[in-house]
Amino acid sequence: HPRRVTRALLSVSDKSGLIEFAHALAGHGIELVSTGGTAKAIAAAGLKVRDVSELTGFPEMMDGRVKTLHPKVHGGLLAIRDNAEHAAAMKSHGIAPIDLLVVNLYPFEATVDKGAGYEECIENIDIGGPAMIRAAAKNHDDVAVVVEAQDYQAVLDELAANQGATQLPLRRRLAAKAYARTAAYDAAISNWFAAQNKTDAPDYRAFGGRLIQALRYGENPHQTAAFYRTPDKRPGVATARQLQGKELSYNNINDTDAAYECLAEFDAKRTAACVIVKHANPCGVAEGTDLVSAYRKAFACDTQSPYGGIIAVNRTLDADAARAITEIFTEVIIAPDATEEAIAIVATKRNLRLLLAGALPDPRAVGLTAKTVAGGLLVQSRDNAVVDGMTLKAVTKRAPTDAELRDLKFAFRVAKHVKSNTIIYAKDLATVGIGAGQMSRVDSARIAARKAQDAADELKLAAPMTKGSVVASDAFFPFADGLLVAIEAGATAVIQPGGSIRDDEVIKAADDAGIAMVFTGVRHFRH
Ligand code: 93A
Repeated sequence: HPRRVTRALLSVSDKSGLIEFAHALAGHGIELVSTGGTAKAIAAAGLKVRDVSELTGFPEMMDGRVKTLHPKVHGGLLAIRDNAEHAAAMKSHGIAPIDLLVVNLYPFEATVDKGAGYEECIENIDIGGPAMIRAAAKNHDDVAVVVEAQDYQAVLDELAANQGATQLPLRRRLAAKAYARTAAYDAAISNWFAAQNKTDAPDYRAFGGRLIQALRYGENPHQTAAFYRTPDKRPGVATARQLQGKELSYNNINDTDAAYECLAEFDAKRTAACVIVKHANPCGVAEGTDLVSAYRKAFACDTQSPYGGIIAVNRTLDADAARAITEIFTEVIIAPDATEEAIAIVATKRNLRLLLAGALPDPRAVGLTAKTVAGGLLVQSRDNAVVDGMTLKAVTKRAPTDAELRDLKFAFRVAKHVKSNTIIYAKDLATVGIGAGQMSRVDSARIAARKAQDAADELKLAAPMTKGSVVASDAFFPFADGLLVAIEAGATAVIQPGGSIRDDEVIKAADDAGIAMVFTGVRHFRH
């Protein structure tokens, strides 16, 4: 299936690499046809180029909205070369074949990213480009289509090796890329539109993304898996740079994301913070004066679970923190950045992955999350509620002290990132007991208290750290029983959404024990 390239149509917004490529094409005796700006750039480089208006017999019009949308262009791209009827139609209408299409689209995504207004975004929706790309890709038996500059060299290599012709395997590969590009482009447009019309249901097409890598396996070795980058630009595991260590697994990526999203709740300008994650749940979270103190406090919450865990820190990883973290076996460290010294310390552990994300994601940013169900897909806006934005209401006789309030907010920040039902005990800006993923809230309260007792035994403390702690619940207490467990464990203040029909009963139990309780009015279920 070699196909000689006699004519190429080039229409590109991003003109990088264009001139070198056009030069090489001309060197093969290929006729160049181009749209306004592209033709100008090619001509300015001293190459011969035909304007597309000359081909269509129409000027580019309506601010360029109509320039290639013409049968002379689409016929040249879509005609099946060895089909007699198609050949006759070409002849009678004077349609010349186009054997190579080079298009990159109006920069819609970049326009949205730079915060452009409505009109400018709309004007950057490319119509003619995707139409040509889809036409050429459909007709890949005869036509090669290039949608990004990275592929210029592959085409030139092919032309050089085949006396100016392309081969079917390359044309097929390029066609697949072409449809991936137009699909992602339309996904970006529909995502943007959904965000403009805030009343619309979220659009699942927002998840259209580009393959980052095929993973070795999924959650279990008998499952296949792949990792995609979506139009979501928040810094995190999908965009981080991996400095060293083994290839990330599916579970690593999932856990690292859980760690970094939780960490994002802690503004690095306000405090140093560390999150340790196991099986997508935090097993220790703490603020500290520096990263190493935050890490030590987080670790003290549960000294067993962190083995083989994921560690996230919210500031530039320094040598002290790197030394402390590498004392035990860890799977992944993720940080915004790292010092040269810290990088060298981590390098002593060859398998340990070090990811640098550049920055922390904004916990208040809007976005979508998705989950599959049998026969369907559930899409929702992400939980971007943060405790600083909530109106906290003290509902007990005693209001929390300043120190309690500080710890209550800390605990509620963490509760958002723990699987429901969630009970978090916290003291001195560190978790001291985490109850996660139980079907009953009372069980979560008990498990967290028991883990705190275990930690006290391990560290040979006189009393469990839940004594004198505060407690957070991700959703309301349906009965007083869960709260009573927390009171028994030694909690002196509690934060919870409120809103149960038995709130009175729960408030009374708190008042009877002399503890303070605040309602957030916001729930943080996480399933
Ligand atoms: O406005 S369009 O949707 N209408 C068209 O007919 C059309 N044809 C090509 N945009 C169109 N294009 C796009 O123009 C290409 O996809 C490319 O991104 C851009 C190149 O324009 P210029 O050569 O003038 O820089």
